Amino acid sequence: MLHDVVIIGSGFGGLGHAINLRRAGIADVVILEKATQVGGTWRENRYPGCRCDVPSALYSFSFAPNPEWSNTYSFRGEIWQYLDKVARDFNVLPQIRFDHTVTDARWVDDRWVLQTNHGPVEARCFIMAGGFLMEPRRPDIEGIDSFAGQLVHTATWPDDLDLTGKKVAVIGTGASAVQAIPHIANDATQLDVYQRTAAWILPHSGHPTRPFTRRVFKLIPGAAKLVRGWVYLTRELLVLAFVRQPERMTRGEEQSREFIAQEIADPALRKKLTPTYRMGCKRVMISNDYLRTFTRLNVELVSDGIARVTPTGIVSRDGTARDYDVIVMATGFMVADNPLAEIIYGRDDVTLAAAYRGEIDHLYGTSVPGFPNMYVVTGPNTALGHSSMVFMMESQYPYITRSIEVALDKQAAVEPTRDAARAWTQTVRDKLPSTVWGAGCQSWYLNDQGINTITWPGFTFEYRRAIASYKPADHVVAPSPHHVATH
Ligand code: N01
Repeated sequence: MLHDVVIIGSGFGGLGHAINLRRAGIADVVILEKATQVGGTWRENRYPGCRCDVPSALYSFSFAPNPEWSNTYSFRGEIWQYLDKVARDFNVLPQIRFDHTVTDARWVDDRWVLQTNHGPVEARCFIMAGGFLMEPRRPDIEGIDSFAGQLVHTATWPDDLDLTGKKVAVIGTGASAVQAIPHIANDATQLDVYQRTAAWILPHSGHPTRPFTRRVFKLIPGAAKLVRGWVYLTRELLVLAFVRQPERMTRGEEQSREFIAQEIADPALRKKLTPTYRMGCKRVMISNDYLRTFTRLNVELVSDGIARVTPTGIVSRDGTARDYDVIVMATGFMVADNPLAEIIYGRDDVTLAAAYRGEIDHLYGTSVPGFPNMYVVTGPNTALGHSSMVFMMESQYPYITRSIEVALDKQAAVEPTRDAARAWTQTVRDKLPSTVWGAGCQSWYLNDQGINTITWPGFTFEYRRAIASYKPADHVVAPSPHHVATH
């Protein structure tokens, strides 16, 4: 059976687009979900302390406000429950095929053919909403597979993992590690944190929401909207530093240094925990308990580098061997080299991965020449360092929906012109070197060649304005061969 639209993923991206397409009258939409529940990255990431670092007032669908957030910064369980509720309230569940893993997606003649573990699914249009923070990255460290204890990744945290009384190593000090480490330290007898690069940490302002506030948000939806707007504006001001004048980050750096001084008395430890790169070049962390965790007697910060992993533990570069029961890899995700992009083939056997490698151009980070009727949610150069990704996803609704309407109405293959994609990609790329992400640090925003194919270098309203409409002159609309043959 040929469907109108197939979507990979039922996180914020997949659910939002399915709901939006139905509102536009496009109901023959199938969502392929590899798991047995909705929720994307908020279903998968279950490590202790996992939480969103964007305020809850802004981190939700604009069309499905939630007056019930229990904290001003939501924990992952509540975000996952919110997505589950949205899927039920908007009756999306019947459209989802759970336990469907896509192994190959290809444009064949006039349609997308997606191979799954339950056979092929065909559709005229394809929205790739598989997320970019989904595929855990295992560190390339000598001997890691020889470890005889338990080796876990923060992104695939076993629900039954009990660290009580265990000797634990954490590799990495990124956003996941900063959230998990204080919790691990509470349970483990000994925790050693292997830091390659220190993280900039700022105090966390999150706090439980008062029942009164929740009642107000419930009774007066306008009040919640007002707060959402205010949070949006204050986050947007950060673009002035992230994108326009990275030197403005020195204010944040001073604040972070003061915070480190306040939390850490030992000058040597303080120095180890103080980053030497421009704040914002890697994600800025917020935490009130991360830094002070290193003052606990059962916690050690190891910054000598890892020489190798052995069956019993880790040997650091200075030759010290430490034994562990559990090694936690808090080593992030495969983003620019996301394996899902490797199995999506457009014309001429080019894969979507080429767009992340910076080898082919894209329009708005969502459509790609040579990939007819295909749209990537949070594709190349749409990620943010300062605000809500849900805003970026919602910005894509009008463009993607209109393009799909054109494809379905005309029974055609719609794709951006090479000129339009070239102009967009070049404009974005020209802006990136002077942003904070071009300040010289190594991060997951950069691909193998050091090209930033991940972040959006501008205000989010600039992105929304640019992608607000489908511009016919920027697209090629080719009638399907079968359509031509029958008319
Ligand atoms: O991953 P990361 P993450 N040896 O890639 C280290 C989002 N997120 O899962 O900095 C030793 O940031 C690596 O070291 P270095 C958010 O967008 C959001 O923490 O490369 N160390 C780094 O310290 C975030 O940016 C929330 O030198 C190695 C760490 O591992 C993104 O997810 C919460 C190593 C990886 O950090 C990814 O965050 C959590 C090696 N071989 C995550 N390899 C929210 O709050 C890697 N490292 C919304």
